[in-house]
Amino acid sequence: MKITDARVVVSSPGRNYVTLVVETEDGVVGVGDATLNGRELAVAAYLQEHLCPLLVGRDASRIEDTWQYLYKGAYWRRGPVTMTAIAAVDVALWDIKGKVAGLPVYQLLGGAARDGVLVYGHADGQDVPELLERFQGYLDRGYKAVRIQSAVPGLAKTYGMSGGAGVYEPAKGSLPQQDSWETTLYLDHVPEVFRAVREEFGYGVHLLHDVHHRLTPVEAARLGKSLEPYRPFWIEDPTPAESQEAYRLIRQHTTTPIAVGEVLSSIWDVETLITERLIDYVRCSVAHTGGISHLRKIYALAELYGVRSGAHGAGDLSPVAHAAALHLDLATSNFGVQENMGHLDPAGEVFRWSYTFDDGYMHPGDAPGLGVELDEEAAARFPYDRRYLPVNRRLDGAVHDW
Ligand code: KDG
Ligand code: MG
Repeated sequence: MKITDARVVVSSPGRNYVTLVVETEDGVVGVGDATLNGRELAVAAYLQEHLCPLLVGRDASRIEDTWQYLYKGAYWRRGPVTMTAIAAVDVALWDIKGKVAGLPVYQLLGGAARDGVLVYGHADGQDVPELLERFQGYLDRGYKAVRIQSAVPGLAKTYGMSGGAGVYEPAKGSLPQQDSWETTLYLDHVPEVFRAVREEFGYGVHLLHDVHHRLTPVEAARLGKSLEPYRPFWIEDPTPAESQEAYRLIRQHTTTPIAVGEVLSSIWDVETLITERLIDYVRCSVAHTGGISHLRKIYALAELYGVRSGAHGAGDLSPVAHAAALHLDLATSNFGVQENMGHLDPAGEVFRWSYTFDDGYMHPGDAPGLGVELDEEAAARFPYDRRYLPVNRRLDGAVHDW
């Protein structure tokens, strides 16, 4: 089953998405997500210029061989651009394999290991009352797990605020916008937010929180300790994730569970975190970490060490990546939770998906393959629109981790 065409579709239905389309000689079409927020065209060029010419003529059924060929054949290892491009190829080939077999991808991965995929939504607020109101909205829709973020008094603009648009979208400016940061203000504020949510809604719902790489290890340890009474499901990315060793110190001081992985792109980037049991949830995404084939190796390693999955599922991953994540989640024994931010309305004009949400759980559906189709004509109506993620400065003007 030879590949006859591989092409890249860049579109912006509400936000930018890069989609790889792979076609076989039998007319089977597979799709993969290659969206890397704020650096979309780097991956599009990597695919278009360097990988698509290698795909034409290859056997579409040889997924692992193609993965190894693209990874080892490049000589240059890892990194988000390379691993996102390879992920798109991998996911498109799984889609094709499912369509050829007439089976949803999760069946090819061993079948359902659970009935549904627990997902978490995002509640945020410019102040605590607004957060509580939006939190109630998630409970009304059936969510069992909710991430809580709140503006920090004294900081003009910080991570995680949707601005009421419904779907949180940090990539806003055609040049980077600027956020502000002061660790002391944040560390004093977050326990108050958790206390307010627990007082209002009790302990029957999972609470998550994203620190977004902003603390030092000892500050993260303090945050973890201060949140222990409120029993968070996890705190996410408490320190910059490229230093795996930093997590040793955090781990020695707090029992608050830790989730890391959305900016990491390979099994080698999480090896220490997993094998030293420094985290509880590995949060790599199927779109940025080499696709289904590579992420399931990470999950298998994690299973040995009692670490669960908690896949990144931000709105900057397209419905193709979301579907791929759900297929893998459903079939993974050490699954933990899946992020579900959803997509802005125009995305539904370009992508049709068969995954569903019901009472806090999602299911990828039983359509053959991933269950997501790309409408290329519709995509052409939404041309690329350059957007940057913000930069973050401390109150003294120094650039800080965003
Ligand atoms: O592109 C960056 C976003 O995906 C990220 O800021 C969202 O941290 C995020 C999350 O946990 O969803
Ligand atoms: Mg995050």
